[in-house]
Amino acid sequence: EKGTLLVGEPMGLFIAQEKGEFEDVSGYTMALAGAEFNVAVGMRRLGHRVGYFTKLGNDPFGKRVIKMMKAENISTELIRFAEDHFTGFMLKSKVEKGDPDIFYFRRNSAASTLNAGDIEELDFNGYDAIHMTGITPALSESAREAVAALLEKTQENGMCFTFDPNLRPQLWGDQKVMCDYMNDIAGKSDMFLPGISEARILTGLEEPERIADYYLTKGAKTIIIKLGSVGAYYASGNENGYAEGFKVDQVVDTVGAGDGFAAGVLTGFREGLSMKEAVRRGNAVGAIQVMSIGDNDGLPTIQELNRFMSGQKDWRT
Ligand code: KDG
Repeated sequence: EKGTLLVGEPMGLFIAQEKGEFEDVSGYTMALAGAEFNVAVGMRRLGHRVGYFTKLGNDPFGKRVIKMMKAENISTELIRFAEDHFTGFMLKSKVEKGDPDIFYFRRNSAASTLNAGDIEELDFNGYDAIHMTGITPALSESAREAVAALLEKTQENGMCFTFDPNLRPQLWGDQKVMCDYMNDIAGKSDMFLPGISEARILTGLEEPERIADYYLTKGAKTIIIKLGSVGAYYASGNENGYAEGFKVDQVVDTVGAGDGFAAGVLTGFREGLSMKEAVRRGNAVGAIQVMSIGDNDGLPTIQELNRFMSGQKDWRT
């Protein structure tokens, strides 16, 4: 059975243990972040085959990525090292509600040196799908070339291409360039997975139904719009509808919810669930992920997910 390939930047993540400005916080918990990395961990925990391609620095964050991949049973065979570049890292604030503040140390990172040549060297044999987010092309000029090469490979090999815009305006600078780029890639995707506020920024439209029509007309085969705790709206050429969200006792940290959502939806489709059921699974993994402080630590196993979705109180192993 073939698997899903993820390409992106993993990062060291320091999570503030108390509220306040980053420079005033006295304790941080070290963890790992990275949108595609989170999705890889999420899909793997749900029992699916994944490959993860990136470039790391030869430093403690890079070593931590390798260790975590091994612990999660994700093959490290695709990992490359970039000489003279560090693995990126970031700080994340502690908040009581809303999204936390983020500070990046990633310019010139090892992953920002990803380029078209790296993609040429990749062996795509074991994969029939590629998932990517809009963070990867935001990393550098060469990373954008890598993404273009990746899209070509996807088409050549008839692989399924799914795309989450994961807008990071601070990495792009020019917002119009960002929007044009995202909309172009979205139109080439088999599945586009924006959050509703991202989709509004990208299209200037309000309603999920109209946003979906916009992307279907552009060429996306399926669009799924995340609506936060309410759930999600999905549409393809022949079906559309809403899938309800799940109740969460306490939102601890929203970062990583979209990646959890993607892991749920993508594994759902792979298992042959109906579109509505796959989206419902995405909602469930997203809900679970907001209950934990890290970006990927809360991601469930398939047993935990099934218990959570059937409403059991003690769903966590
Ligand atoms: O989707 C969650 C990611 O945004 C987070 O883990 C960190 O990759 C990250 C980024 O670039 O913000």
